[in-house]
Amino acid sequence: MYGGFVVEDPSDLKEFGDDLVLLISDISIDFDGSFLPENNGGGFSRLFGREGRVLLVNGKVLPRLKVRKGKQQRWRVINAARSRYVRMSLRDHYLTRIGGDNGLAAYSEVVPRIIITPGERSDFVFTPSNDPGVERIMRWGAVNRGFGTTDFRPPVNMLVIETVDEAPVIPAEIPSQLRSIESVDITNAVEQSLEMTIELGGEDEVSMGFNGIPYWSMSPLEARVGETHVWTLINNSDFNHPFHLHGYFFQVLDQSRVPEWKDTVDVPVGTELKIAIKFEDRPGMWMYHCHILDHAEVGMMGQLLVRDAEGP
Ligand SMILES: [Cu+2]
Repeated sequence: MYGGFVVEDPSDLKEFGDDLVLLISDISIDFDGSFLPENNGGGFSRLFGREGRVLLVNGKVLPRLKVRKGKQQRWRVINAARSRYVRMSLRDHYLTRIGGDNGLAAYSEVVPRIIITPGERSDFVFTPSNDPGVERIMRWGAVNRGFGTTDFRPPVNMLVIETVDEAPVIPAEIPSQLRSIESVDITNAVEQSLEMTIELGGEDEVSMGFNGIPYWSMSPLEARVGETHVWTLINNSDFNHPFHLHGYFFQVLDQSRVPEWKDTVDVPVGTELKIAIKFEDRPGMWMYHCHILDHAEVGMMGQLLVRDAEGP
């Protein structure tokens, strides 16, 4: 029971062709169609993050998309799977990434593939380049997100793309400048370090947390409206963790990335990255968590108390 919704920005450029929302997810059902038990696989399967056996695109198995050669489409892809990373790529095609979690990025970027973590969104322009009558299958392929996550994982057919028998059209030029995104001013920012941690207990026991503490023992982080924070996300564990914050978009402090506003970012094994958050409004209690839902459930979640600008 989930869906997607698009919030349109009036200043968003519209010259991207047809608009498509693709909600990718997976589901744990047995071969007879019944649901697998909630504790399927036991504690250690939560360590890996369970991927549902059946891959779905907009709730369907291997749907068919009809396209016309040269006629561009803006794909708004949402990864709603609980653990599965999704890689979008198609033989003979490049994709033009234009944004994600918070609408357009600063620039467009032509790439051979796009990886989307659970919880993350990615917008890109797909320009069909196959001749009329040609059919191609977009396949899911295992993304290395840590120990053993690509072993024995054959590709899965995800989406059939069929070029219809109509005269090709000439694709439009996609602008390189899309939106002006000012860098968050991090002078006097409050620094916070969050290490994403895993603890293995005895018999099939796994617990996770931030700085060694699972959510049920953790006190909330605190911030005040008006403050800017820089959080350092550290991952020395054996698995990637897509970090997700509710209520605020942030910027990843990494010169090599196209500037954009995000609320979910992958923190690969053995890396750390810094995010800048401006708490411009919206006091209250907010959550942050790993968006591999099995990891969140065994502890990798926390609360963030944002206080009013004035007062206690
Ligand atoms: Cu995780």
